[in-house]
Amino acid sequence: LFICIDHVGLAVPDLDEAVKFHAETFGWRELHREVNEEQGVAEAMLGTGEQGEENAKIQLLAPLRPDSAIGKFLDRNGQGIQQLAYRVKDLDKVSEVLRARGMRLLYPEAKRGTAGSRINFVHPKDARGVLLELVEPAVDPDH
Ligand code: V0V
Repeated sequence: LFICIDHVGLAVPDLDEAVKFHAETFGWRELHREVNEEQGVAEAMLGTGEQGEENAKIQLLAPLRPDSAIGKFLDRNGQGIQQLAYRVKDLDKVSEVLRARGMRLLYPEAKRGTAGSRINFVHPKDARGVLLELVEPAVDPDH
């Protein structure tokens, strides 16, 4: 069903400070940064290697607004792991299979995620306490 773990998402209060910390302390490299208004986040994708090659990745997620998903998460839990993201080849097909297996997906249709990807989420209550993101990467992430 899944190709691999795409990334682990960490909720952080301050994106610049968090990027600096993870780069200087653990050697992560910044691959990509963007603001996603719909999701209410400023995000940075950090990897172990070069942009364009396969990387282990973490995604740092800072809230644009207090009432966003990340804003609420920080309020309730403080900073830390907010999501686990699985990479999929065909998000619509995987969503259909998971719905048939009783999982609630948060959105009826895929939404836009990082670098032009298509994303949806399995409700954390159904995934046994884990907010599971499903990511179908863009065919060409630069366009
Ligand atoms: C909430 N809960 C979690 C959780 N957030 N459990 C594990 N991990 C999390 N991150 C628990 C919460 O403690 C409640 O448990 C229960 O789920 C339901 O909570 P709720 O009050 O009904 O709902 P909220 O308001 O806490 O919202 C939770 C959801 C929200 C998951 C619905 O965070 C959401 O819509 N997330 C999807 C979008 C998102 O996360 N966007 C930011 C990343 P109890 O207390 O009932 O036991 S954007 C992104 O990843 C991008 C752009 C990308 O990757 O490309």
